Amino acid sequence: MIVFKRMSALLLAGVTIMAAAGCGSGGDTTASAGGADDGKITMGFAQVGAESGWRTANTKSIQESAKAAGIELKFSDAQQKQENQIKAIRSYIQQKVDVIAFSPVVESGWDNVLKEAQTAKIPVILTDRAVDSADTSLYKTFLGSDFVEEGRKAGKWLVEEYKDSTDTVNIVELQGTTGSAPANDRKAGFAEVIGAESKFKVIASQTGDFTRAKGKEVMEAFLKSNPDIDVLYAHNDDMGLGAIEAIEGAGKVPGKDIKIITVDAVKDGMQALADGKINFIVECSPILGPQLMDLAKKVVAGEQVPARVLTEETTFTPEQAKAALPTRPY
Ligand code: GYE
Repeated sequence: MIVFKRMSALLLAGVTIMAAAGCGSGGDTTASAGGADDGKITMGFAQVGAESGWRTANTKSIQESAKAAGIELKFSDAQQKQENQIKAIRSYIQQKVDVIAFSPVVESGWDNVLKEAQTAKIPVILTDRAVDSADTSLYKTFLGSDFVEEGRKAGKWLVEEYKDSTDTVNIVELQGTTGSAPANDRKAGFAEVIGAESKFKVIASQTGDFTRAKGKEVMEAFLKSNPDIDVLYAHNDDMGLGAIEAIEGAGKVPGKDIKIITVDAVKDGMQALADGKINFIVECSPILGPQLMDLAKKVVAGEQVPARVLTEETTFTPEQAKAALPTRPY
């Protein structure tokens, strides 16, 4: 616990005024306010797991940024299980960390543990995924992508790709982890866009839990029961990459016999896109670490932060993937 947290509101107001009047020390209110070179900020971070290339890059970003920001990081991996994340958060509360950040594996069921953090006066920052708690005062801010928009981008590419065709387009969908924000939202955004045209038919939609192994397994089942698949929409690269193995195993050509759209744009996905096995990728950036550490310093210092911080993202065609790959950091 750093000393700063226990400062009176009065003192805090004084510091703010001083900073505003230009008397602060270079705008770093955390250091100046605490006067506390004696105390580091400690962050408890409850990660989802290690299910995908995206997650690996995200974990690395958080660990490296904490180090660079001088924040002491307590890190836990919940192996995609909500109960493990709740346990980790409770242990951070017990350890009296200065700030808790986590990427909620699913959207529902967080109210109790978030109330416990609030009672202990430990601020919480959501990163990457959202919760559906009605009481938004349970967390300070939510940093991450707009997953509905990602789904829309996937849908828009498809609409454009088939704009000259009147034939039915049979789509199979590999959903992310059931109940997770990216699975719910990427499905909704995609459905919203393709729903405008009746030729687009989602003939099968099932979870592949964001992993390569599950993506392959579910795609194998899709291929067995549906001889006529035109398009695969996978909620992340890893499931798409697993599905490519299944498609090749069934003697079909990924990217040609079955067009593939994925989300994330991690290196392996971008390579498959450059190789023509994936046709389009919607980017979702895992590099949330620097912004997270910034927000953490601010909330610990009692500063106002925006309720929602969005990540900036783009999309990639095979040509764009070829150009981006050499300098792609993850
Ligand atoms: O797309 C997927 C990962 O929550 C945005 O989780 C994240 C998703 C990402 O497993 O690859």
